[in-house]
Formats: sequence, structure tokens, C-alpha cells
Amino acid sequence: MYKTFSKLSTLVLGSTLAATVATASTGELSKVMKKRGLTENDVIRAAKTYNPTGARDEFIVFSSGGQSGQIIVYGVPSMRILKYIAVFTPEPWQGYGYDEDSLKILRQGNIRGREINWGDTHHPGLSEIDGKYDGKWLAINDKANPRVAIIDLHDFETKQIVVNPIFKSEHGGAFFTQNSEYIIEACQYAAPFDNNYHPIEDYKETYRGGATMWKFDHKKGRINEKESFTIEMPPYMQDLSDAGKGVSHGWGFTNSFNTEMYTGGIEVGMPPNEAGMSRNDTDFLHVYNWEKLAKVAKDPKNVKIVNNHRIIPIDVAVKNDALFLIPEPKSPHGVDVSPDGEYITVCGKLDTHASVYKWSKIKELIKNKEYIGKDPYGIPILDMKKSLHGQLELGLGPLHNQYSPVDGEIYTSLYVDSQVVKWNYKTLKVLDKENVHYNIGHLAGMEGKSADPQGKYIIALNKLAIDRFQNVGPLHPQNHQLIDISGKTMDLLVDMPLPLGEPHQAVAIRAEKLHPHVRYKMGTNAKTGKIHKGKTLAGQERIVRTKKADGTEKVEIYATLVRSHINPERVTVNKGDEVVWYMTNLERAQDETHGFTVDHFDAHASLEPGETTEMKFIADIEGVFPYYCTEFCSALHLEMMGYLMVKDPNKKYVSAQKLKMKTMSKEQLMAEYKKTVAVNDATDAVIQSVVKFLKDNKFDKHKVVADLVTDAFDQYGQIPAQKKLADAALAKGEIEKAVLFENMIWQLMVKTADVGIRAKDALVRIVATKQSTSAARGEKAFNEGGCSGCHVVGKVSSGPDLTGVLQRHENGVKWVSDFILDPESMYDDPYVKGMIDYFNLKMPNQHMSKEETKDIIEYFKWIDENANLF
Ligand code: K7E
Ligand code: CUA
Repeated sequence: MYKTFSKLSTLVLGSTLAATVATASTGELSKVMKKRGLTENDVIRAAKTYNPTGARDEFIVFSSGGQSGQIIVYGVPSMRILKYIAVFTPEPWQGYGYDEDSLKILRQGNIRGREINWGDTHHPGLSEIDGKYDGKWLAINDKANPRVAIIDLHDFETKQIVVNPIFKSEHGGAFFTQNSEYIIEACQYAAPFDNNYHPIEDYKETYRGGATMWKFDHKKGRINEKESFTIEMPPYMQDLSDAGKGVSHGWGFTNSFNTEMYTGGIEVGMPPNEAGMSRNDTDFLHVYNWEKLAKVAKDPKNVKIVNNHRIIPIDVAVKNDALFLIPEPKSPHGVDVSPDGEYITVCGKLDTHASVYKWSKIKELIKNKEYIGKDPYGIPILDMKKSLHGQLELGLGPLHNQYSPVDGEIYTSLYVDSQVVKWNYKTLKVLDKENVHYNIGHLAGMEGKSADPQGKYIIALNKLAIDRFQNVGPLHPQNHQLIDISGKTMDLLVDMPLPLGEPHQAVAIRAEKLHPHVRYKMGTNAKTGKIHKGKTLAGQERIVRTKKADGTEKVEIYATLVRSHINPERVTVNKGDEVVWYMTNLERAQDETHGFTVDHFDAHASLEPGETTEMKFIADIEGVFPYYCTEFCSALHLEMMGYLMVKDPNKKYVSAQKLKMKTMSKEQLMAEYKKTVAVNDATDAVIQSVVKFLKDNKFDKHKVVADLVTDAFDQYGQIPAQKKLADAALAKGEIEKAVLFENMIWQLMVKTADVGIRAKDALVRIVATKQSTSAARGEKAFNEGGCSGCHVVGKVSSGPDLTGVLQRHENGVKWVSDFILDPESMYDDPYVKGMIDYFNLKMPNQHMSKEETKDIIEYFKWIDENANLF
């Protein structure tokens, strides 16, 4: 009754509002409404959820991705999907499982040495301080392969996967305790703790359930496996859990089904599990004092160790008055502690009631040791009636609960009735019901399970969509529905299809509590947060080859990526070599990700600004393999490529150049010879200029430089012998041979120049004027900030040479500073325009701070002081 009335009032109110809007926009709105068949209420609902371009959401939802093994991130109220976080399953776009660093995380999830590449994610949990979400860490469980993963909300990346060492299945995880001391992960299908075979006939004796208390280091954001322990429980099928908070802090609550301990046998004529496991009218809520048991577990006498993991046996927990059972309506699903910790609501799936337990009553019974008996394992049982605040009939198939900021207000999902019911757990009155589509499982309030629920919305996580969306074949998407709960009655606003596994549970947090980075510190390994061993700055790119015992080589490529080139651009290896790529994205600009792949090798990396990643494979097939950037990062993105060339060391390759020479006339050959010699002369001129610089600056006084020079001359010293051969061939008229010897000379010259230039750079460092601390910081910012990706001091590269840049403009310091800080605003400056045309590139905003820019100017001054050296 009240329902019809309130819905009517919304309608009246709604149409007045829409009418006002419609007149204001000269009937345009009514035209659209008519054309699309929208009611006034539809338009209001659209307005409540619509985000104009650029507008952002008030809440962020982390939804389990079900069988996809991932987490889905979306915004409320817009219901726009923002991200899939790769957790238990490889995810190619993010390179998760396709580069070495993420593979290490994925492989932490191996069970008994076996690789597992999927997960059945159920319950995401947000870290808490004082029972409130702090926006730092996210945990999620895998029901199929009992594991818990930790995601860092500073970059939304999975950082850790821990395997439960004794459970064979689990469901009720991951639930943080009030100050994130522990994460609760409860067992589901009971099984032996060890890894051996035990006959099902010995179920009661050898199969066990339990609740694992994973010790969480809130500062580091990692589970400490050594400090964790499990509370042994009878082989009832433990289901969901919740941690006490406020007055019940220190306690945990886990419900169960199959306290019948039925083990089926449909194939031998026994009634099926579903019948045998739901025979009793009640199952048991487990109530345990984890805070006390954590202390108990410290004494080795109190624990047994299985698979290297500490277990507190049932009798030890009982002896310490830390484990109790309370009957609860049969086959319950959710157990949800109120924001203040005083009320604990349990819904029995097969019962139409919600049962509200009162913590102060339970505590009193425990204090007075008032038990109604013990279960077969000796666990004291508390009286259900005496523990209850009360029960209320809600409807068919009640499952899960969420709270709002209104005192006593609670929202419960009704699976069978396909409804959300709003009621009061203190006064035990039903307040409103809303139809959803269809068969709702969990529901998510805004911070609705924290000590500080935010109200406003409830999301219904429906198991079935049936007719809600376009038919896309027999497998339908899931349907998340957003419900406005700010009014007296609920109002369903919008449907969102979710096509990525069955999302069981979702948690929502106020968006402003999240503070993710937009870039990494240069050279960071995103999976560990530490500087990567492969960090490479511009100018440090190199290929390092190490001989292995079997004659193949390990070829390590230290590469950089910056708009729009990959350095190096050519890599040649032998078939069978181990190829290791270390890649650093030198960008600092927001959203300038570069992807990287080498065709045919099933490897992919996503490099966010500042990130370094390792990729590894064996080059076991011969051929030419392009590698390229897989993100459309700039106008010259297609050009951001190179070649990996894999030679078979046992084959002789005939050079096409040689073949060409065979068909040349004598005149043509002579021209080729002259061209080659000219190139060599030019290269030699470069070498001589370097030599002069080295001598002028007394290189022999500095050991490091002198050693490099020696190396260079080792190469250079081989040239005269080759030259003799070339000249002899020429004298005999064997021009073709002479060309090949001259080519050999060129190879030696390149090697000489390479080492020589490195010697020169080292010498420059030594003889240049001392850098001020500010200039030194500036040089670091210049290199780590990605400037050096395009500018090479003393040389025109992808960008202009910056020697003398401060003299190029009137008021140069200000001009250059302004340009670094906000290049976009100066693209129309005629000088800048000319540069953009010439280099076919726009100087990007590298987001340097004012301080960094000042330091870079100091660095430029230092360069100018030493201009003669570059
Ligand atoms: Cu599907 Cu929480 Cu695993 Cu209920 S769970 S619906
Ligand atoms: Cu970098 Cu495309």
C-alpha cells in the first residue's frame, strides 16, 4: 500500500520537474522523450546517473570479476566501467602474465608446483582503519583454488598472491578486521588439511574446515604468511565471514551449512547432497576470539603445523574460551556486522527470516559460561533465543545485507523473490521493497559494510539478466542495477550489463579517498615498487652478450621507449640465444603508455610512464621479427619499431650486396669502392676529432678514460692490416674484394668510435667545471624526466641541440622555463612553430615541477660553461 502511494508522489513531483525543464528548452526535451518513448521519471533517472563529458563519479566500485579471475572497477552513479584489474588470470593488454615481472606475481599463485591461470573471485575487501575504508589496499579471494590476492590502490596493480596451504576450497574471504590487522579467509568444502588421500567414510574424523587469519602488514600492504594461522573448525561447510568492529572488535563470525556432515553418494543410491545437507532446521554460526587466539598461537605447544602452517586445534581454542557455536536458520548465506558492531544479521537462504543477534547478549552468555550443550567436537553451543535480538520475516531467499547511515536501516537481497528489501534491524520492521531483474545475489551499498556507511545508493548484483538486454546468444551478461536510496522509498535508476564472469560481491568507496599515481618514479618495477635492475636512461641503451656453457648467448637488451622511438632499433642474435629485454618508458606525461611486443614470441608488456619491465624468451626460430610499440602513442606511433634478427649459426648466408656486386660492371664497382672509401674517411675524421679532444685534455692522466682509449685503439690497431689487404686487392684489379675489405675497415671504425665517444664522455665529466648541486639535480631531472629521449647535448637529434639554448632567446631563462612548464601554450610562437615543422614533433609537457625546471636551467648554464667540451 505505502508503496503505491509513495511511487505516485514521485511521479507527480517528477512530471512537474520535467515539465519545467521541457519548457525551458523550447520543447526539445519533450521531442526527444516522445521519440525515445521516455517517461518523466525516466528522464529524472537519466539525469541522476548521467555524467557530462569530463565529469567524474562520486563513488568507485570494486566488483569481483567471478570466473574471469579479475576485478572490475566502475563508477557510481554513472555505472561506467573504468578498469579490469588482472589478478589470477593473465591479461594481455596490461602485459599481466606476459612480462617477467608480472609473471612472478601470477606464479606466486602456483599450487603444489602447478601453474594455475584462472580464479573464481568472489569477495573483494577494502582495507580499514577504525572500521572505515582508507583507500589503500584491496584484497580478493579465489574460491576454486584457495588463494587471496592483494592489490595496491596506488596503482591498481596486483602485488601479492598467497596460497592457502591447508584448505582445498574456500569461499568466505577476504574480510579485513577493523584496523586491517588480519584478513579472514574461511574454508568452504571441508577436506583433509594435509595433501594425502583420506576416504570419505572418515569424513568426520579426518576432514576439517576452518578460518585462516592472514596477518596483514598495513604499511607495506602485504600478507605476512609466517605470522598467519588457521583456527580449526569442524567439517561443517563454512561460508561467509565478517569481522567484529567497535564493541565486537577482536571477534570473528563465520556461518556454515551442512552441519549434518552429509557426504552424498547419489551414484550409490543415496539422497543427493542438496537434500542431505539441508535436513536440519538450523546450522551453526561460528563465533571466535581471533585476537586472543593470535596470542595463543605464539606458543608452539598450542599449535600443530601442517604444510608449514600453524593451526590452532579445536580443543585448544575451546580450552581458551575462544570458540563457540550459535544455531542459525538453515543454510544461511550472509553474516553482516552492523556499523557499531553490536548487531549481527544472518539470513537463512532457505528461511524467510532474517535473524538479528545482539553482541552484548552473546558476550554475557560467554562470560557466564551459559551453554546449552556441546557439538560432537566439544565446542560449546550458545542458546539461539538468548543470543537473538529478534527475527523478522523478509521474503523468499534472503542472502546478503548492507547498511546505510540511517540508524537501524539495513538492505537485504531476496534471491527467490528478486527484490531488495529495506528494513530496520533494531525495530524489526519492513520499510520498503523494490523489484530487481533478476535473482539478486549480493548487493553493494556505498561503504555499506564499513563503520561509516555513506548511503545514497545500493547496487543489486543480479545473477540473471534474462530479457533486460539485447540477446547476444545463450550466455547472457550479468546485470548490475543502481538503486537510489536517498528518498523514503527506493527507486531503480539504471541497468548495467557486465560481461566478464559472475561478479559475486562488490565494495564501493568514496572516490576522493583514492589517490593513485599518474606515473612511476623513473625506472620503477611496478610489481615490487622498487627501482628495476634493468632501469635504463637515454644514452645508456646497450646490448650485453654473455656466453653460456652450451655455446649460446644470453643477450640482454637495455632499451628505452619514448615518443616515438625504441632504442635500440636493431638487435641481431643467434638461434637458441636467450633474449632478455629490459625496457624503460622515459615518459613522464600522463597517460603516455607504450606497449611492446616482438612478433611471434607470445610476449607483451605495457609500460606506464616511468616504468621498467623485463621480458624474456628463447629465440628458438630463425627469421626476421619486427618489434613495435602497441599503444597508439603519437602521430609517429607506427614508426616506433625495430627488428629482431635471428640467425642460424650453422648456416652460411650469402650477402645480397655481394650478389649485387657480381653483376656490376668494372666502372660501377670502382664507383662503389670510392663511395666506401669516402665513408671511411669521413668516419675517420670523426675519430680523429675525438682523439684530438682526448689528447688536448690529457686523457692519460685518468685511468678510467685511459682504459677506454686502450680498448678503442685495440680496434683501431687492426685497421692497417685490413687496409693493406684492400690496397693489394685493388692493385690486382680485384675491386670487389677491395670493397669488402674496406667494409671491414668501416666495421672496425664504428667499434673504435663507439668506445672513443664513451671515453670522451667520461673525460668531459672529469674536466668540466664542477656542477652546482642544483645543476646536478637538473641533469638528473633532464635524464629521468625523459628530456634526454629527444635532446642530445652537443648534437641535433630527435629534438634540437640544447647547447646555448639560453642565449637563443631574449630573456632566455624565462623563455626556456615557461616552455618546459607549459609547452602547449607556446606552440603558436613563431620560433616554436618553426621547430615543430622542422622536427615534425611537438615538445610534450613532461610535468616538471617549478623546482625541477629551475635545476634544469642551472644544468643548461653548466653546459654552456663547458660548451667547448661537447
Ligand atoms: Cu555468490 Cu558471497 Cu560467493 Cu552470495 S556469494 S550470492
Ligand atoms: Cu609508443 Cu606507440
